[in-house]
Amino acid sequence: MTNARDHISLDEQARAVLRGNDRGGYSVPTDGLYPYQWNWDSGFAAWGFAQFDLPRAWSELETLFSGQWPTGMLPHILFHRPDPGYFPGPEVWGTEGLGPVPSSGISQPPVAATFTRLTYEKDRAAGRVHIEALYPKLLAWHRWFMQWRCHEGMIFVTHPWESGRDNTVDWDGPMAAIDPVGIDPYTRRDTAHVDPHMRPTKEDYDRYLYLVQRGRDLGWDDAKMADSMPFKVADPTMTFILLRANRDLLALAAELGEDSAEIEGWINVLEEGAERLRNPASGVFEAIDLKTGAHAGNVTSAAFLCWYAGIECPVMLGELMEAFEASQFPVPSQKVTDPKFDAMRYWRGPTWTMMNAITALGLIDMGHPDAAEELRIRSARLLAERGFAEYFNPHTGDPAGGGTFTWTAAIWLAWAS
Ligand code: 2M8
Repeated sequence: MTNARDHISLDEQARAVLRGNDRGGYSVPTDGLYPYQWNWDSGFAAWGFAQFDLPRAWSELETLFSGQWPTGMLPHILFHRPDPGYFPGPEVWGTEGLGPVPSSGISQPPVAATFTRLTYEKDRAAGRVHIEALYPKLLAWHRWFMQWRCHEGMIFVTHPWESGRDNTVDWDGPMAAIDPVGIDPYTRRDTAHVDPHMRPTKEDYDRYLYLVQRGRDLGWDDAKMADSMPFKVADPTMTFILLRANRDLLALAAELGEDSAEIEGWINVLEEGAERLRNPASGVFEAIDLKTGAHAGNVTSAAFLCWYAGIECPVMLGELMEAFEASQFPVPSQKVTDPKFDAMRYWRGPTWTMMNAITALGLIDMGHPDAAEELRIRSARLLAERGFAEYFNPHTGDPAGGGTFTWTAAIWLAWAS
């Protein structure tokens, strides 16, 4: 571990990353690669800012909700200012007139209620006015998920980008079933910033773009998308994160004296739905392709969010112990013994410390403090030695993807240090 002197400078470095990625009221995930405001990245950014600048934590969340659509949908990217460094930009999404800020047409894992609550717990007096303003917006967003993205209590995604785990092995089956015919010619920008072997493949990108075109053709209409998007996969990340977010929203409702029957109903629905994600063959929580009913059949970091959702699972505890034995690093995005594991390729193997941070929050809540502490120590050592990168090789700890990354610096300040 680091000594006290290193710690001081690491905290300063982490704060400098957040300041450096601050574009005035909102953060970009990292300069260059991701020049806009991303939805769940901003939740983590708020958690980081809440450790040293509470007003800035609130503005992160409030700027995010400035892009909420009248339907309640909160987009996964807000294009506040044009930037040619990222593809696909606003012109490709074709969402003009649908929301108050140029944006994508899909959402992302709803961590905002949880980080609103955690920020409020550090700022009870001055934070009241902020939770009063945010509460109805959070409620509308969660209601949108429950109305338009919920199948038998499981939250499904209509695009891999919606899940936040873009090229996870979980999508291999449903993505293989898509024939990306008729996509417009395009030039990727991500591979100009990052080594292509750390990024999704061309086959993935063709399908990402095909799905954006399909959403655009449907006018991003929620009912039509639920019916006709070629990609419709029940996702443990989304289901667990929304379940947790509803529990935190319930706490905010109690604080504000709001009626909470609707939220309690959602929690019951999602608790039942989450059980459907368990693969009866393995006991592991897995994605389900709603076109075929097939479980994905592999262990990803999404399954370790069960405790974060308030769900106990001895099978996943066993998987966690196996992951601890297999590597000295935090839990990877894909089980290392899986034939499809790829140590450097984005969501198909690398370790994402923000996923470990919320996994640990859940482990603490569910009475597994030693396992949570193990994740924290491993993450702290990794970040202290290798910096605040986007993700890391789970065998060597080598940093990968974008550098000076907002959510990595944020979880250092809020949890790992
Ligand atoms: C990654 O996703 C974006 C598309 O949304 C991309 O690769 O272009 C994912 O890691 C996602 O979870 C994250 O929110 C985003 C920004 O950090 O990057």
